[in-house]
Amino acid sequence: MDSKPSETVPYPVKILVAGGFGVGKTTLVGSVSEIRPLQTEELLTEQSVGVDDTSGVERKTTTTVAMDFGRITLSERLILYLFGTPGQDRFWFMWDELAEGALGAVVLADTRRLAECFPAVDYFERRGLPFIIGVNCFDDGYDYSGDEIAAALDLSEDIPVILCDVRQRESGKEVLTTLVRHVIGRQTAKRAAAEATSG
Ligand SMILES: Nc1nc2c(ncn2[C@@H]2O[C@H](COP(=O)(O)OP(=O)(O)OP(=O)(O)O)[C@@H](O)[C@H]2O)c(=O)[nH]1
Ligand SMILES: [Mg+2]
Repeated sequence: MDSKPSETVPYPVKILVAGGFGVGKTTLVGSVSEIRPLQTEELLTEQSVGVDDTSGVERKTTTTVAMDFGRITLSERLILYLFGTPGQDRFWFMWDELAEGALGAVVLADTRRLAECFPAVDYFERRGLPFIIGVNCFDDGYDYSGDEIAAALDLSEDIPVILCDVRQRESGKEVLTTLVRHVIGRQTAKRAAAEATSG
C-alpha cells in the first residue's frame, strides 16, 4: 500500500463571514455550502423590539444567535470552513472565539445601512486579519460602485470590494475566491518584504 501522503489532500482553511445585523451572512453560508449548513436561528420576538434594529430588513423574522457553519471545496487543494458570526451587538462576546485560527474574513455590507459594517471592519483591522468587503446588493438598495464604498468605509487601497448577491451560489463563491486571492497576495507580499529586509 502506498503510504506517501497524497499531494492532493485538500488544505483546510477557516474563514469568517461577518458584518452587521441582517446583511446576509446566514444566506451566504447557506447558498455556497456543500453540506447542510448549521444554523442557529431564533425568532425575532416582541422582546427584541427596541433592541434589534430591523429597519431596512423589515421582512426578517429570525436572527443568528450563535453562529453559522458551512463548507465549500474551492479546488482539490483547498477546502473552506465557513463560520458566520451573529450580527447583533449583544453577541459580540462570540467574535474572539469564532475568529480564533481564521485565515481571513468576508465583511458583508448593505448599502442601505453601511454603518452596520463599521464595527466588523474595525475589528479585523485591529486584529490584523485580512478581510475583503462583499457588498450584498439588495434589490431596493442604491447601486454604488466599489470605489465609492471603499471611500465611504475609508478602506486602505489594497482591500478588495466586491459587489454580490449572496442568494446566488456563484456570486457567493466569487466573494470567497476573492478573499482567498487577497490572503495569498498579502502573505506573498509579507514574505517578500521579510526577505528584502533580511537579505
Ligand atoms: N431582496 C433581497 N433580499 C435579500 C438579499 N440577500 C438577503 N436577503 C434577505 O435578507 C435577509 C438577510 O438575512 P440573513 O441572511 O439572515 O442575514 P444575517 O446577516 O445572517 O442576519 P443576522 O444573523 O440576524 O445578523 C433574509 O431575509 C434574506 O432572504 C438580496 O440580495 N435581496
Ligand atoms: Mg445570520
